[in-house]
Amino acid sequence: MTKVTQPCTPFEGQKPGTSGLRKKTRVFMQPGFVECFVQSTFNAVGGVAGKTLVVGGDGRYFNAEAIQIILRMAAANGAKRAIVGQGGLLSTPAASNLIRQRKADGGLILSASHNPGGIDADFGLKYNISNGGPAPEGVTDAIFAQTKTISEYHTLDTADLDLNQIGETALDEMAVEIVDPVTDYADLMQTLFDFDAIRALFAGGFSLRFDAMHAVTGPYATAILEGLLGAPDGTVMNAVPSVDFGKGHPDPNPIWAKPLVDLVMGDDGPDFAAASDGDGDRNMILGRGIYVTPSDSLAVLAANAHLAPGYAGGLAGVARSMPTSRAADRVAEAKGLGCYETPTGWKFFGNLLDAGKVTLCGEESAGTGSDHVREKDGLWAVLLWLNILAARKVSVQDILADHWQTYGRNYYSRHDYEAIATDKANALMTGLTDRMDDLPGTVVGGLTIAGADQFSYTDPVDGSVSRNQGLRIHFEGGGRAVLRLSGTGTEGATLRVYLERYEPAGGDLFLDTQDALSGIIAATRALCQLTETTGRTAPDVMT
Ligand code: VG1
Ligand code: CO
Repeated sequence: MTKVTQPCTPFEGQKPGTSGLRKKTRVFMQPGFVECFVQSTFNAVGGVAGKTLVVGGDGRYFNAEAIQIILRMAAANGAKRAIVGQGGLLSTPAASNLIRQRKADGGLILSASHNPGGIDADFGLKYNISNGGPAPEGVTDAIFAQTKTISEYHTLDTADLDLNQIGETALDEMAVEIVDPVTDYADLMQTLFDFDAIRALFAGGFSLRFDAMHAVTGPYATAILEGLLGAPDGTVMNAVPSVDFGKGHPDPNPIWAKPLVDLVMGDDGPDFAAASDGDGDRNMILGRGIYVTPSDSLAVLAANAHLAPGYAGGLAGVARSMPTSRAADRVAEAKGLGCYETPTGWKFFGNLLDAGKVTLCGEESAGTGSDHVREKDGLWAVLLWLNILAARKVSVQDILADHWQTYGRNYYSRHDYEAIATDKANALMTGLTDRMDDLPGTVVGGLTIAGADQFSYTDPVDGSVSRNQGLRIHFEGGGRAVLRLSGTGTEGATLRVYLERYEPAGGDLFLDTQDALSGIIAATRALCQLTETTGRTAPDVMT
């Protein structure tokens, strides 16, 4: 086994976005591309000599090949140990848990999350730090700086390892430990939730459908829901991970998981349904006849988490990303909890969780999680919902109705305009940014703008500042629109328009969401001259 130091030249654009580096798979497959990014990452964290790393991914096309590259490089860079999920599989929350449980120094997670997989689809790679969470901006900036000057990488001249055999082998001087991807994660879930109560719920005939969308949560959901909790066989749909996610789009929202939504909206649908994404960190929650928006789900979980053993002592506080609806804020206020608003992306929750300022975190993009790991966690959210349903013994619809009647309802929707030419999307955003100061007092589409700003975040723990995190328009009467460009796309630009209107308890709580928001939608489109600038007349995706 010979160590090889290979000269290389930098690749353009190896800049981590909202959640790591995401590119077309063929871009990642260029000779040296993964190597340059991985060596840059190692360099940025002060090298990996003597360190322990967790490595795994969502199983998409090129997952196994990229892991072999990473392991050879980790060994050649002097790492002491690599802990790898069997078959190269680890869900993002399970990887976060392993980093924490095993006190690893960090981890490399291979995923493009909810983006499709395949040679002509998307791939991704990100680095997590020793708390188990995504590298904060200081680290991703350092990685990007390294990618611009990288001149050589270290690897081994050796054959591929067998990733399927559980147990320990060696790669040069590095120990490689192949672990079952599910075991430690399932153990953690049993410390948080009342498995007996959930088991009794299923034994009583309660029905669940969980759509793993041919992605990484399949083995986890099958082992936990059908295995440990006794839900009937077949509860988990699309349970076997495949490299192209069954040619689907593993994004758990009403568009991409439409068959599941149709099922629960039907007359004899299940009591409860849920789905997760490519890497298992997102969740969609449905009850018979109802879709629960992720923002509402966060608020309901904040109001009810104490019903689960892991949170029986109450919550330290709640955090949500800025574009997420303010439904959770109302719960925090009523319960006297700390409440934090962060930029989009889970990396901004890490400090708050580490400092014990918050217990629950959530994003409107179907991400919910807690201080049990440092990533959002799809199956965890499903189990917390199940624990609450087992404790309260009412339907999902009743829980929502009760919640709105207590706290009021934040009608909420996100409209995505995908694959817009980058120059047009930038023109729209700069055009609006330039006008921000003059907007207050302006009437648009019959609504008066009460305030407008560009969101900038000062981390309350380390004081770091993140600017340009989205444009906020506040309308008189409490409505809000947020505009930002996606940082996870791989083609053109995606404009995200987040729309929200609050209806107090006792008001019209059961309107159709798009109808309830129609005034704000029209005003926002007119304000940013959406059609004039982009040529788009309707969003591609509405969640
Ligand atoms: C999107 C979501 C964001 C989420 C990110 C990663 O980012 O809006 O809330 O944290 O994806 O999710 P953007 O920049 O495209 O809006 V996933 O499940 O990668 O891990
Ligand atoms: Co994801």
